[in-house]
Amino acid sequence: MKTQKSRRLFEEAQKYLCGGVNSPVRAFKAVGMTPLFIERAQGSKIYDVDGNEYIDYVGSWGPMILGHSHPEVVAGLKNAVERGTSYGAPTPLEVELAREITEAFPSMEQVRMVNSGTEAAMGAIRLARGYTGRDRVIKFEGCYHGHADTLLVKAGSGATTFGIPDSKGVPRDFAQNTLTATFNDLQSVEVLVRDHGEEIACIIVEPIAGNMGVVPPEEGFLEGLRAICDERRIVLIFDEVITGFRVSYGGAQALYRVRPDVTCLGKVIGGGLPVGAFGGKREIMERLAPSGDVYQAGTLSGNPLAMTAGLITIRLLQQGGVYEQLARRSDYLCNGVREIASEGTLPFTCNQVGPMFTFFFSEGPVRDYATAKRSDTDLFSRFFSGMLSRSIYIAPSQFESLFLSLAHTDDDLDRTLEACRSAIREMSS
Ligand code: KE4
Repeated sequence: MKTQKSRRLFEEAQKYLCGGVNSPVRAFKAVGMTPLFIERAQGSKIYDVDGNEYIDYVGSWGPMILGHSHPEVVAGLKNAVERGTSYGAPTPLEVELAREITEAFPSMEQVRMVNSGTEAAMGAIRLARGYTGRDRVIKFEGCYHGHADTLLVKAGSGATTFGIPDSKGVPRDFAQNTLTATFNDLQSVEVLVRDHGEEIACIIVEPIAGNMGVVPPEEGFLEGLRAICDERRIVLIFDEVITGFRVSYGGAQALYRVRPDVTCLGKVIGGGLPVGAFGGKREIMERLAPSGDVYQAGTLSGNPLAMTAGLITIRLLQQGGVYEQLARRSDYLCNGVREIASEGTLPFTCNQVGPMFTFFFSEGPVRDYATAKRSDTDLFSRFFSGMLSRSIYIAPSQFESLFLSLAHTDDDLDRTLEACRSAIREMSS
């Protein structure tokens, strides 16, 4: 596979862009390769600058649930852009999208549009702190909610309950307000709440973890968080930036029937344009400026282009059978990969919830960050490289989710399974 143009572009990019990219995971560092520079995308395919075509399972990390360049999204954006790209003023479009979101997510009685998932999580946490008058936050190891200081925190070592920075540049005293629990381990939450309950503003969780690879909630986990938050008046925040409109039209909260107080959204609701949103109980949301005293703002929040792409996308997801098709095709692919892996000797397990899934090179089960980290990342890198050389583009990290879109065809899936069989055979030889 020729990749000379990508290589040259990466050298050039590193002169002007930190690390040659605008988001770290794109640098392919985790798989020890030079990143591909993408020129265009259509349906289930992406095309790099060297003219190579790939079946795409990254889908821009989740937004492209319809597939790339969906004709109705393209036509809608062409029409919208001729009416201006941003007004910095209210528009009918943002009202329409907010209404659709509140209908899809009944727990979201009011919504605030923002421009990224990071902003959504930041805003939700500041709101929870303002609403409760408390400062501490509980998050889960391995869950990612964007790059706000409060959330770039890892568990302190040993007895230190309080968080320590997970990135340079995060002040230690910021990190101290963030406590870290273990996903799928209610007891780890109960201990923190027992010791700090009166200081805890919120618990933020990806209801289906997607950033340690896909890790579904075990029976009772989300319900347990709900009960803890009810008992101690803690705000329960579901970060559904990935899962919202992805695993079902009403997200993970509809799938597992657990109602959070506040929800963060992103990705799908912008149809590939910069977007985020957070929303929840009216009595909480009304604390947000200008109705309340918790400040939050954004120049491009609710911009007409992202609203247009988002509205067209979620309205197309309202069509009957959409999620059944996504689930059926994802089951076909994941079961096919499981079968191929079972014919060999490599440690392998696949976690999947509908059209989001991860192939772990680990015996499994993978049920939290510690078990996810047991995966053999060298094997994953070889799998990544083997699939890429066979024109299949998966996430360049073991600890990410893969996504199926409505544009993936049966032929795409069979080609992917063939590539997987060949790549795993090559890895096992
Ligand atoms: P953004 O600020 O990147 O729009 O969203 C942050 C975010 C918040 N919550 C969840 C559950 C997320 O998965 C994300 C971002 N996801 C990553 C992929 N794991 C985006 C890819 C990247 O960082 O380049």
